[in-house]
Amino acid sequence: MSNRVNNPAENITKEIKSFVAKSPLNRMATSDKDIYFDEPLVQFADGADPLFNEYKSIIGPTHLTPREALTLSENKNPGDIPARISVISWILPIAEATRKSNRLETRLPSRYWSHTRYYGEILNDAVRNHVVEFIQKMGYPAACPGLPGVIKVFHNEKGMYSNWSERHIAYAAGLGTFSLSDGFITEKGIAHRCGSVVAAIDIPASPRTATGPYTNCLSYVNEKCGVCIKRCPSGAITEKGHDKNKCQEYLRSIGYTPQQVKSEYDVNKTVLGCGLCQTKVPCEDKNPTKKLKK
Ligand code: B12
Ligand code: SF4
Ligand code: SF4
Repeated sequence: MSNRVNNPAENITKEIKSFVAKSPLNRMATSDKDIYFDEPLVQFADGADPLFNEYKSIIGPTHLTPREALTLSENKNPGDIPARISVISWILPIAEATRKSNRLETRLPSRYWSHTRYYGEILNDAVRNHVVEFIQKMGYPAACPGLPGVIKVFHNEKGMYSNWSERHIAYAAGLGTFSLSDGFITEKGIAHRCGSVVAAIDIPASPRTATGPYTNCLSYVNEKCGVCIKRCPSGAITEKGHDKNKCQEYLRSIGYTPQQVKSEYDVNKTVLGCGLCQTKVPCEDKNPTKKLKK
């Protein structure tokens, strides 16, 4: 191994923030002055955290542990991968112009929101690839299970789920908690996209300060919120939680053809989910329970 560095956590964090700030992919396709994402949050999980094994029952047996993910990508036997594995997880907070535009919507996503879903995810993939290369150049094996072509998506009676759930990875890294709407509430709120990389590198795990998987959501701490229930145009969110199948069916039911999606939104794919539950809500850009803790 070569190029060993001191304080890899600080180096990796700086590299991710600088990449997102400078990348031309973070400039809106329609307006050079607007960006998709503000400065990322970056934290780390221990690849041997028992939570990753628990995800095999919480999500499904196909959900990969960090060791399995790295073993698969390196095409090696599990014993040939170094003992210490860390997971790097980041949150890309959605910029204000996009959040503001989606606040005005009541039925379908704003153009900026659907651009963030489509073009913003292209930037997220570039971050994934960049982090893998950066860590490999430091001399450590690294892989990205969330990349298209690598990640696998399955269905059960509750709806879609993947073999690498970025939100569950972010939860393990202490970046926030789930919520009534299923969205993941961080210190920068629920309106974000997230990503992660696994590496055979020794980085101390970030503290997981949340006391439970839902404790950043107001409904789970004082029962007085439920604003996302009213925001959802498909009735997918109730006091009991989020119905993934209803959510996924919603835009399909509007019946837009791929050609209409292209002409209305200028994106090349059916836009899944409208994200109205992530804007004009108390958790949009902050952890709304923080004020209660003061
Ligand atoms: C499949 C999928 C969908 C499906 C199903 C969503 C879902 N809830 O799983 C559909 C098509 C409906 C969908 C819709 C949307 N999606 Co989507 N989707 C995904 C994808 C590809 C996989 C998600 C997955 O594997 N889920 C696994 C299942 C099991 O998770 P779950 O049901 O939410 O998990 C619950 C239980 O596990 C529960 N739980 C129960 N017990 C316990 C115990 C513990 C300890 C823990 C931790 C949890 C837990 O907590 C969870 C919440 O209730 C991810 C990308 C990725 N690779 O992660 C993006 C992703 C989840 N989507 C994202 C987004 C932004 C959206 C939309 C807003 C669309 C849009 N872009 O406008 C909507 C919002 C829907 C919503 N209200 O959450 C973001 C979420 C970011 C965020 N802010 O939360 C992701 C992470 C993409 C990304 N790279 O950023 N999506
Ligand atoms: S709007 Fe309220 S109930 Fe819904 S996820 Fe946000 S904090 Fe929780
Ligand atoms: S993405 Fe849209 S349809 Fe799905 S839960 Fe949120 S508001 Fe409802």
